[in-house]
Amino acid sequence: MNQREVFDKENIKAGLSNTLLTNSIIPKMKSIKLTVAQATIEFLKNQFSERDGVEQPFFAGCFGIFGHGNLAGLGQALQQSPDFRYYLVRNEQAAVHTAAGYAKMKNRLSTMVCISSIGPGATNMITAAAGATINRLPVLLLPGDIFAGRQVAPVLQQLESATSQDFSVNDCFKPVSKYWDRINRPEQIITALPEVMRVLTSPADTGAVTLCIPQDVQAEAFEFPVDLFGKRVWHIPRLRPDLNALMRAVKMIRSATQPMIIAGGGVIYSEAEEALKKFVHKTGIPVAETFAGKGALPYNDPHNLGAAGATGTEGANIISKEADVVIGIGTRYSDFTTASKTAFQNGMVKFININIAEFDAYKHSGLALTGDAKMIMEGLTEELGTYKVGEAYRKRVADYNKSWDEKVAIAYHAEEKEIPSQSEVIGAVNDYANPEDVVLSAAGSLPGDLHKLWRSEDSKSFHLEYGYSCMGYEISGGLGAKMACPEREIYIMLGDGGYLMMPSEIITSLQEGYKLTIILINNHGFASIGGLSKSIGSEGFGTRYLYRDRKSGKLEGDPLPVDLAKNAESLGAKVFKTTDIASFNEALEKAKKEERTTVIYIETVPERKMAGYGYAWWDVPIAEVSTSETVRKAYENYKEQKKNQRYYLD
Ligand SMILES: Cc1ncc(C[n+]2csc(CCOP(=O)(O)OP(=O)(O)O)c2C)c(N)n1
Ligand SMILES: [Mg+2]
Repeated sequence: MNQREVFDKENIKAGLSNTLLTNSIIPKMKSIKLTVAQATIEFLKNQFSERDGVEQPFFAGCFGIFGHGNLAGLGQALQQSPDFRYYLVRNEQAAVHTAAGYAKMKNRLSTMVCISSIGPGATNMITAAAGATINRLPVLLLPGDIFAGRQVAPVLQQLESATSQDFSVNDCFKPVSKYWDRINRPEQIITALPEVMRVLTSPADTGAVTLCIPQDVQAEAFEFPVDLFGKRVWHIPRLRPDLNALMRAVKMIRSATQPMIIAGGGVIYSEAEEALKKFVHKTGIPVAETFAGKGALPYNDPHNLGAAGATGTEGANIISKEADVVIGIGTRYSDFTTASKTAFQNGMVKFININIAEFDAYKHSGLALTGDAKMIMEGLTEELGTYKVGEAYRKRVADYNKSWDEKVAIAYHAEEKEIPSQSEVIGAVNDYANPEDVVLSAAGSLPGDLHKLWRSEDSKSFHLEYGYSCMGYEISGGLGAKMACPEREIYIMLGDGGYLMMPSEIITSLQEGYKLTIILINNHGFASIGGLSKSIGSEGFGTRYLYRDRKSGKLEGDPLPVDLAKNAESLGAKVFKTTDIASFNEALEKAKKEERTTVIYIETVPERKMAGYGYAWWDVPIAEVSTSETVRKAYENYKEQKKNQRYYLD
């Protein structure tokens, strides 16, 4: 046998095709004939991430719903790859939320793939893709796409255009994706897939990545080089900052009298909690936390001021107002964090922004410390030497920490009324849950109340999707959190509005045996937006779940006869319908013993809500002219508040 024959024989034994072998005696590259879909799955299952020596598969499987646009392509490929598990979900949007919830719990080192058919299945994913990108969470979307071959156009669910045959609904993913591509020829995946991985595993660039694969291309076979399918480890870097920038930051901190830290999600994603604690304990610089950063320090650390911004604590907001140097760590400074640019009122305030993304590091004309939060905190701790804030400042912060916790205790155990308030429900869950259990929420009045009130001891115990605040994230995102951390109890807290938006993944949680504990708070409508509507003078217009009143023609009739508890039961959940805090506490005990997804239903009064504290404000524009007296009054107040807004330009 000559060399060529030996090589061919080995290839055939290994199941590889030899049709691409060239006439040269030693061929350059082995190949294997696979469909584009098969090759894509084969590639994805061989991708790993590594940070600090810990290696893990980057994709834990695939969520999806089949249709004519992916059944014969990706569907067939998944069927013949049972080691890459396929999870049937109920809604494509939910699938992407679940993947994002999973990635958040995994500190972005692992995620899931989401596949859809063409048309509505694909566009259902757009909402949650935006959520993932805004929250800087990696998710990979593989929507089916219309025939690249075009001969059969228009296919079922195809958007036609008279100006181009190159449009499909998948073009709508472009602004919400950190990388977007369409595969019109099989060999394009050879260069597209590594780009997909580069972006997904980049701590600075990550978000939703969309790879559209037309339904005909998915099923088309090609001789792919076998090297495409070798194991690849994506090393997640811990980038050190520029030394000059670090020294400038040291100088700025040393000259500060009232510095403070705004801890964002980046602290937790970088696993910089310990480094932050050391820095804070050594220097005495206090910390206020964003929604994504809550838990970066334990709630009872005397340096912890608690929630920052519009939903902030009294201490956090007073200290923010006075701070002369604000050290933002892993924060994108959303309007909730900056109280719509009114939080930082010191005329001399300067920002130091520690962020892996240059984009965030330069915000507020800050001193950009671009790099990994853990590395930078360690560097700053060392370089600052013996620097400390004054004792009086440290004591003031510790007093705020204590006095806030007294407020929390009162809110947790408000005097018993017939119908409890939301803060009592939060208190009951917090009192019952273990420190490593997770509270998870996304929209409505719960996020603000939880931000203020939840006592976090573990940095992964507070899971709020408050970048996109997407009603519907709660149950689907909770499923992802449970899949990532099955050892933790997941307490999903959501309102009736959020529940009605997407209860469907209760079924998926049962199908897969992942237990969720869902706290369903019914206040017959939108307490949050209803309250906001009142604050802008519109009296809660269109925010209650009530019958239309025949006489007035308005939505102010009797409550609708919807039974959400029965609804959850009909989907297969174990339901405890509770009426007061005592029965709610009993249900928490019983729910803990359940092995399947459980819903604890309770009604609360929408009116008794947590107030804003300190200088909390949120900019929601009010009609400049109106026929309503209450709106006109609200506008006058709004004009006053607007005067506190600042640009941070030097
Ligand atoms: C998908 C989506 N649509 C609309 C909104 C705007 N919005 C924010 S909170 C809210 C009401 C939420 O109602 P519910 O879940 O019952 O919570 P509650 O306000 O009663 O606490 C609405 C409509 C949103 N955040 N997400
Ligand atoms: Mg509600």
